Amino acid sequence: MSRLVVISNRVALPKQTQTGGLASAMNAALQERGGLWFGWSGNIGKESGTELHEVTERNISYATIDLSRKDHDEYYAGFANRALWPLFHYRGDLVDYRRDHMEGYFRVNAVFADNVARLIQPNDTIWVQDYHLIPLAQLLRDRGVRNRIGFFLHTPLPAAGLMITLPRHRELFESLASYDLVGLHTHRDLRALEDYFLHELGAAMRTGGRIRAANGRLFRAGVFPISIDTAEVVELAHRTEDTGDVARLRHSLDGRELIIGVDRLDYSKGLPQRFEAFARLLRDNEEMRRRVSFLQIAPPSRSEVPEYRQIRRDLERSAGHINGQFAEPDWVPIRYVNKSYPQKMLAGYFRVARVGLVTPLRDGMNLVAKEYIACQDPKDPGVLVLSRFAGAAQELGAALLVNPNDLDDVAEALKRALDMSLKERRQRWDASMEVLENNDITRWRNAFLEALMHPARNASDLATTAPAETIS
Ligand code: GDG
Repeated sequence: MSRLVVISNRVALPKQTQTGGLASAMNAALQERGGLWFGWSGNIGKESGTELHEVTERNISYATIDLSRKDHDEYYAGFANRALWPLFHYRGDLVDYRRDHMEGYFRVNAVFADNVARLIQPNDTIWVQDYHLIPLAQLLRDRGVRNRIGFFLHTPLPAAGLMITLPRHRELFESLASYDLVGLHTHRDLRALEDYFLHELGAAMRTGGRIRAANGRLFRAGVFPISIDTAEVVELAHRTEDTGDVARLRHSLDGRELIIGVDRLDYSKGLPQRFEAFARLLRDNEEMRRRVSFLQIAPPSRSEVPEYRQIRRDLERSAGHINGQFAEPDWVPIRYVNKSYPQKMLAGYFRVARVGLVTPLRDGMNLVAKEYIACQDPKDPGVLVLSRFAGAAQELGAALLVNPNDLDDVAEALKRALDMSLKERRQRWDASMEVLENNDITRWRNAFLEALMHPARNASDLATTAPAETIS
């Protein structure tokens, strides 16, 4: 088995608390094959990439570099998070394109390539993660790297009509052809990629779904919906159910139903609309007042980017306004919490909540939706209200699917969820859980790596999951 080299913006170092399924999925894959994980240390240094920090634990080496302030600001806080992130989430209005930011992005990718090229052995398989590192394969090829290289995009890929609004888009997106395999969450993302390559770059589709780029390079793209460590999340929720923290939350509800939302504080997650939809539920259904509480956990994220500071201010105002309008001396409708909690505590909170409210305006997948389902008590499960524009909606058709821009639609779904019979809740939950048992994080990474290592397989075999049936 060839050694695996994972390259991502940040690295989950062994001594750090590992959050999220991705870190553990990568570690498991690296452990299996032995390997190297390379990325930014998270620290600012005098110059980028002049010193390699290396830690080895069992058969995994972790190698990180620092970035200079300028490189960090232009590559990470600039082009990646103020141009690509909003563009990929259909927020053309928030794209702040600057030529120097794009140059900084390519410069840092080249620093990554210089450092990684020295560490790569001839039989290594390389797996690059996410939108920060789109041009990396091409830069590695320029440095003579001939290994198999895969790329996975964790965000959505927008329609070709939006991709072309990015200045110098060809320079960036054409470099995807230097990968052997490009992985996306959904068929919609795959169609966008194919459409862009065919109609904007003059590429041609070849047999088996391969794409022949205009420069002659042949690559494949496939659908690999990421998932969670289902068995572990189930176990976590079960274990924390009766702990003090969870009992305190339950007690504080005083018999009321809980609606829960957990999201990084990010404008793609649709939080202002979600707050308004909850207010509409209370406005239109007097009997719901005092009957429900909405807990929104939103740990701050990317606070160096101005749009993230703005959304934080907007939400504080909105929560205050809604609470001012509807609260009673013994009841606060929205509990809005701006900090992060350990995974196990979240699992217990999910289990307490009758409704999981996940309404991003756009989301590559959305793992919170999957975690909420996995944390439910099978005998008395809650209901997931899920945005149609989350990748997860392609698999979780048994959730109540909503358009997050339509406040009435979301408010009605909330009411329906709160009034739903146990029989229907179980039926929907069983269907969703079956999906998560079939497609967990191990299946996701194995499917991607198998496809990367076996290029002879047809691209049509690459999809790990067909779009789910919906239950209306
Ligand atoms: C990107 C894409 C795609 C959240 N708050 C806390 C906490 N979390 C955990 C959740 C979940 C993870 O963070 C968030 O994952 P999501 O998928 O929901 O969203 P993004 O962070 O935007 O992730 C997304 C994902 O990449 C994977 O490809 O699904 O579409 O945008 O696991 O539980 N974890 C802890 N405390 C918190 O307060 N410990």
